[in-house]
This record gives sequence, structure tokens and C-alpha cells, in this order.
Amino acid sequence: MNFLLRNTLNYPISLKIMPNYAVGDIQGCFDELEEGLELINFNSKKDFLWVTGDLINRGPDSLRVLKYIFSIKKAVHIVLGNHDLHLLNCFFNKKKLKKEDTFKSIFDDKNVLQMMHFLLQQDFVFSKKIFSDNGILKVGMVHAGIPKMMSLKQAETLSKLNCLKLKKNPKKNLMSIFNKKNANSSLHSFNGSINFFTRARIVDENGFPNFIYKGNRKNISPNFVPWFNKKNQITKDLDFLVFGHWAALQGKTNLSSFQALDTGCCWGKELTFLRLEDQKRFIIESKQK
Ligand SMILES: [Mn+2]
Repeated sequence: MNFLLRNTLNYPISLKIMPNYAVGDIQGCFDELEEGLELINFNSKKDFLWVTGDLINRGPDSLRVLKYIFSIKKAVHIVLGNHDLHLLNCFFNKKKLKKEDTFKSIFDDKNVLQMMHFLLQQDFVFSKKIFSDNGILKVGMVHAGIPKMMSLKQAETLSKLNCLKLKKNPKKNLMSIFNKKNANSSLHSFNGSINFFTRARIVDENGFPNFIYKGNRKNISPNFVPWFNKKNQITKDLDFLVFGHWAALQGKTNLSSFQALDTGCCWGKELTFLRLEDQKRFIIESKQK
């Protein structure tokens, strides 16, 4: 892809566009990640990989995924997902893993502390301007969703404040996120915003999330809608937003401004990559049963 710019002297300058690829929830599926990176010919020296969160858990190779992403950290943008927070909570608060958790090997690795602090550096909401053949595009990323009343600036500010708070005292603040008493906190609070950014799927008429429902769009009860179907502030500030978390959507929102990328790789479906410059999708079939 070539992008033509004219400088002040009016000489055409041809810039090679650095592709940005977003990948949906990897969840420890290293083989599929590797196959996808080969398919898109990913070059960590010049391309960017946007990771929609839930890097680990449920799939077989959480340690390999985390190590690989860490090894190319200068070329990745990450937002944290609920599984990433669960991993951090298990580590910092010495919680027992659930029987379906598959990330014990991370805790047995000699570089575990370095990897935990790497995850603690990551955002909940991220955005960047990219160059495409159609001009500059502003693209955002979140793991699950963004409350309807939040502008990009508000969401990114809250994300930054949340990250600072988490880094300052991971033990106490992770405990607070996972405390069920805080489940219904205001969407502008630390707990309420993190819950929405990392776990939202459907919302009621006021835009308040129900965290229990994980199914497809057909079976949503009448008083609820997918969070992205509410009139959102965020669409005014972005060309489009990429997100993961909701595998039952099978990658579809029917809205070009919201690109769903979790296609259930760890559940035997697919791992989806999206080239942000032209919204072309690259699909890898899951090797999981
Ligand atoms: Mn998730």
C-alpha cells in the first residue's frame, strides 16, 4: 500500500504505509496466532499488532502467547480483558485457579513477575490515527464495550486513571474489581468503568450492563440490546472501534463503526485478524476441539 502526500514544495512523497492488524481474543491459542501472523506476513519491525484483550486462558498455550507478545512489545497495542484481569488477580492476591483456568504455566515461569508488570502497563481503551488509501482514520480499541454516554476523551481518561490506580496498588485494587459488592458501581467509577470496558455485552434502556448474558443476538431478552446498538458518543470521535469478548456474535455487529473480532478460537471456531487500513479480515480456523 502506498500513500501519496505532497509536502510544502509540492513534490509528491510516496510513503510506505505501515499496516496495523487487530487480532481478536487469542486466549492461549498460540498455533493459530502464529499461523495468522504468517498469513498476514506480519513484520514486527514495521507493522503493528492490536490485541483486543484476553490473551490468555481456556486455550492450551497461554505462556507461549504471553511470552511472544512480550517479545514484540514495541510492535503491539493491547487492551486488557476480563481473563487478563483474572490472571493478575490470581497472581497478586494468590487466588486459587478455577478448574477451567489454563494459565498455571505462567506462574511457574521464572519471568512471571516481569510478565505481570507488563500486563499492568496496558490500557483499557486505546486509540490511534492511521494512514490509509482513503486518508487518515481514527481507530479505537476496547476489550468488551464503552458506555454510551462516554466520549473517546472521557473513556481514555478513565482508562488512564484506572491503569494508574491498578499499578499503584495491584493487590488492593484487583481485589476491589473482583468484589461482587462493587458489581453495580457507577459507570464512571473505577470498578464500574473497568467492568464495562472488560465485560459488557448487553445493556438495558438506560445503558446499564447485564453481565450474565453470553448468548447470541437472537436470544437477548426484550428489555436489552447489544451495547453498540445504543446511540453512542464514541462513534462521533472514531472512524471505527474494534473489540473482542463476545464470541457468540461470530464477528458480526452489522455496523461498520463497530468491528467485533472475538470469533471463539479457544472454543474451536476461528481466530480473526483485521487489517485496519482497509478492514480486510483474515481468518484462521481453530485447532481446538
Ligand atoms: Mn473477555
